[in-house]
Amino acid sequence: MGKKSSKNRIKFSYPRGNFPRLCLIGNSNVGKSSLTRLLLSHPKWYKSKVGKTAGSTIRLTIINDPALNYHVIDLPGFGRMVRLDRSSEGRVQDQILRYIQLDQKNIFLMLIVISLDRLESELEKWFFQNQETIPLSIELVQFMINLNIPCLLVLNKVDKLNSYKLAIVKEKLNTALNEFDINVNNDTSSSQGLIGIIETSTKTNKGIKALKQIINSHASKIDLSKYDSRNKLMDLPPINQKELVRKK
Ligand SMILES: Nc1nc2c(ncn2[C@@H]2O[C@H](COP(=O)(O)OP(=O)(O)OP(=O)(O)O)[C@@H](O)[C@H]2O)c(=O)[nH]1
Ligand SMILES: [Mg+2]
Repeated sequence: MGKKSSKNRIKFSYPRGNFPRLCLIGNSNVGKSSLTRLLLSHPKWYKSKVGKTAGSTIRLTIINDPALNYHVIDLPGFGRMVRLDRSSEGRVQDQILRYIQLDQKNIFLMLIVISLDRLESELEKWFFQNQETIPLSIELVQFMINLNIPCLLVLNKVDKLNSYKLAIVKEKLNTALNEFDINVNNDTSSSQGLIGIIETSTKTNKGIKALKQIINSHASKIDLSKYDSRNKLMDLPPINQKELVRKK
């Protein structure tokens, strides 16, 4: 597929109607789709979405798992997307943020996924350069806090670090969070702000059970009577960007 032709092919569809949604966001290649799989009742359904290169997921993917009382939204990654040219990349990123703003009331929990093997260099860039580049993870946390969407930092690929290195990276992360006045609310059942930080690996399954427990504790508080019925939503196609613009 030529890079130019891919530009015209992206259609960013938003989910329609009001239904509780769990979202995964973060840089490209950090393991969002891999984690999404493990959160579903049948992980095999979603196997093909995991990619070896950055930018595997170029569309917002709505997963309607009948075993869950919410949709799971696997978002494309920020950063380099090998299947798209630079301007399309930027457009996808704007659309991701726009989606979150539009669907803010339905998103009961946002998982901000970070790859532990890349976090240190991301933070170091900020520490040692001019501190002008806000680390993406920090920016995303701030974005969610401003929109009142509870978020959880998921430090994925923990299998790639030894415990010594892990301690160093976590220390740096805490320093950065402090520096930006971001409070970690260590009560993961809280529905406000950054509710916690969790380490996971989709390779060893470390932390996956704990992650599911946190999600379940939030999902169990959802009052479905306040939302559209799943059946009604099934009849509706997703809305695409053009339609939204027309509606305004
Ligand atoms: N070592 C290790 N590799 C992982 C882990 N989770 C995911 N990966 C690998 O990381 C690569 C990217 O995984 P994806 O799940 O496609 O990442 P993504 O965040 O959805 O990527 P985009 O869709 O491109 O934004 C794949 O090769 C995965 O096998 C993990 O916990 N540990
Ligand atoms: Mg993906």
